[in-house]
Amino acid sequence: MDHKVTVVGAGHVGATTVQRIAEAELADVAMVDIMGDMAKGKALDMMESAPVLGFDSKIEGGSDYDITAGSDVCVVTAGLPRKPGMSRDDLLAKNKAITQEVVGELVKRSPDTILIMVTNPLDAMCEVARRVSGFGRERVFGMAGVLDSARMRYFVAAELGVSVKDVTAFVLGGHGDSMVPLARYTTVAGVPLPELLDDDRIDAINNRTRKGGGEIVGLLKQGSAYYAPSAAVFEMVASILRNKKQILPCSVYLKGEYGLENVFAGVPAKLGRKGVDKVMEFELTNAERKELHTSAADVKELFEKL
Ligand code: TXD
Repeated sequence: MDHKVTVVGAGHVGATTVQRIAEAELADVAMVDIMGDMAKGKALDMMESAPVLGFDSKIEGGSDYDITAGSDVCVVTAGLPRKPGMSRDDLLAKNKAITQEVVGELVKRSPDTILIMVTNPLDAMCEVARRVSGFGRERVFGMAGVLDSARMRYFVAAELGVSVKDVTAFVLGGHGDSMVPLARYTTVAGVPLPELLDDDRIDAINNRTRKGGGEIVGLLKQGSAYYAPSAAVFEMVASILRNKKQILPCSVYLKGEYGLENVFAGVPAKLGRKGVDKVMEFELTNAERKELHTSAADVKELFEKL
């Protein structure tokens, strides 16, 4: 393949992302995990599916970062889940240490790469990766908005009984309870959502979107969502490698856009071959802007704990 992608963390989100990239022949993939030969085993298993599915992407797995050298894009999904009795701050400290180590190893071998962060708490891990890599914001950003917006799009399509293809949505802000679903910029065949649903039904969809991750956790009992998260990462990687310039909500380091500075928050970004091409500034109402600022303040609070 013309491109190479590394995915660190061969768990649920990581391995499924690798599978999607390989099956679409988007790139060759290196998959790294700290767990012994687990990544090697998953890579071999996926390669053995290639003759049946007919893809020629190469997948290499292992625990040594040398297989990642020269990657165009690196996706970081490595981390610990929150265990019973572990506070959010404990999790922050643990995943900070993992992210520091992982990003350090990656940028040594792929100094020109684009980093897509996935590990939670997402916006804080983006900041850790930014500090360790020293990359400009074009090359270090996070996946959350595409996932949150996909959930919202699905809920809207189901509510109205229309194709998911006809629904666009934008969920901005931090990847947490205070994320900001924007009904005005959510459209069905181009028609803004408030013209199609009353306030109560929109509120219900917004709330379900905000709690979308928790809803899946509650059903799975073990682990968290990975089919939709990996699809979201795939869309971002594809827009970058194919230089599609899709406008996708990503966690980007803001430099004054939306009145926010020196904080990662979900905003619409144009993704192309160099990473974030541009942060798109949509006009917000005062109420929407306030919600976005509240959400960004939550993220800043986490930054202070780093
Ligand atoms: O919207 C979003 N950003 C998210 C974020 C959507 C879904 C999942 N989100 C977060 O991604 C989730 O809260 C976790 O922080 C990560 C990964 O989720 P996943 O469900 O894939 O977790 P797993 O299955 O536990 O996989 C994590 C893997 C596991 O195989 C560990 O062995 C590995 O990470 N791991 C490491 N790999 C390399 N190096 C180190 N240090 C390391 N530590 C753990």
